[in-house]
Amino acid sequence: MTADAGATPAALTRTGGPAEPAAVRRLAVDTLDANWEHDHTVPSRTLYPHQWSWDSAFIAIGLAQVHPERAWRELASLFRAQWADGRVPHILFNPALRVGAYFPGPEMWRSADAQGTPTVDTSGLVQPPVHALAALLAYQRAPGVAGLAALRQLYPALVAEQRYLADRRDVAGDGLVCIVHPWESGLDNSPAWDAPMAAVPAEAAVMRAYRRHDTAHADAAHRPTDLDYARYLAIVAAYREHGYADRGLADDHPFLVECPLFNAAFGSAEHALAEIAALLGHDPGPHRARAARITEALVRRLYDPATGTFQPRDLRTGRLIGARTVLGLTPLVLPDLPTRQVDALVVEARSARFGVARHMERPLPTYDRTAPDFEPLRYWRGPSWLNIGWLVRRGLLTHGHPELAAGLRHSMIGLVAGAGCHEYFHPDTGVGLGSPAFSWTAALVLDLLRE
Ligand code: 2M8
Repeated sequence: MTADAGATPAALTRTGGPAEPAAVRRLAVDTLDANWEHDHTVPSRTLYPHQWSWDSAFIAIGLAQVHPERAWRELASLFRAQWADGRVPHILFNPALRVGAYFPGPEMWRSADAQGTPTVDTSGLVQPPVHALAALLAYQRAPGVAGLAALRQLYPALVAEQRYLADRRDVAGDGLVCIVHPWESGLDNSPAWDAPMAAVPAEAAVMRAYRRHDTAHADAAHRPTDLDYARYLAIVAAYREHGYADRGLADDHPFLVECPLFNAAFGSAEHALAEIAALLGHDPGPHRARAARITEALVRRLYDPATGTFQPRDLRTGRLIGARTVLGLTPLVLPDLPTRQVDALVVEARSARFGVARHMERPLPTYDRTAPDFEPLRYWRGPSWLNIGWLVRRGLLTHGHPELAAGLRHSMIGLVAGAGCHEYFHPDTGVGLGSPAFSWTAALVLDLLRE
């Protein structure tokens, strides 16, 4: 049985009820083992057979508990593909796979034609910079001489990742990072991107010329639409034609957005780097100062006092985007988020829109479940995802809400106990959706079970 074929509730428990923690743990370890590929972990054997950037960060946190040496290899493999400008590409292609193993593949990105790229094929985009946090947690989960040596080796690359974002991607000059494609957010088809995406000229019919790989392995009703994909490709083409250079983006790039999650990760990375610097005997001061500036910019630019949550800002219109998605809750991961914003986000998290509670009735959705366009089956437009719940839970713990954090933890473990290590889950029923053997679900449930 391949990893992708397993992990149904029946495989977890003979009685059909939720699995015991030991069985969940075993399933999670088996899933990570089955998805291990010589020096990295694929997110899913079928849907995502290469290495993805923020997936590897979440995966390393889980691996640190079961195979610490693999956690460091995972991160080292990713950072070997770092570009000369410091960007960490969002996909690192495995050259051993056949053409067409994933769409869009290397032939669409043509990274070798750009300046300062590694010898392996990569995409030209980035993803939320959760790697410094992952490296710190991997070390804390498995402290020791080998971990410290690995941290020491990774530290300059993590600093360069932040420098790229600060120097090349602060398109508005306001201290925040701008994403240039919805794929950079990690929440590809979130309703947060509907308004900026509507302004990207493209026709769904373009997709007739291509073979989508995702819809051959997952239900099309659970995935982005062809029109979404036509726009994704148009934005990739625009960036690629610029040689993936970031100068002049403000003039004509079709998608320019400041995302609360991306920037929360950017700030949280500086906090993590401060701790790593201290462990390595470097000065943590500059990292702390940068972290404080990022939090201040995030509050100033993306907090909306009218809604009491953080909203993305569309730099093409200058306006905040109104859709209330779970992206807005993620600045809770910043330890220096002011009390006013923390309190407002806790109200938002507990509202009927997101339903975070000591005893959660339903899983945390990715979008306001009271919105008329809430879609419980479609990818990032409603379903529940473990990486997002894990981040929000971390934020609740950081800001002194252990009961809410415990409710969220219980709910997330319950999802995996009931359905397996799925990619995402139905936000009402908890039924598993997408890949049934998804690596970050496995890694993060291991992390949750550890406490
Ligand atoms: C999804 O994104 C890729 C494109 O990068 C895709 O849909 O093909 C997202 O869920 C993203 O957050 C994730 O990193 C990636 C691999 O798991 O899949």
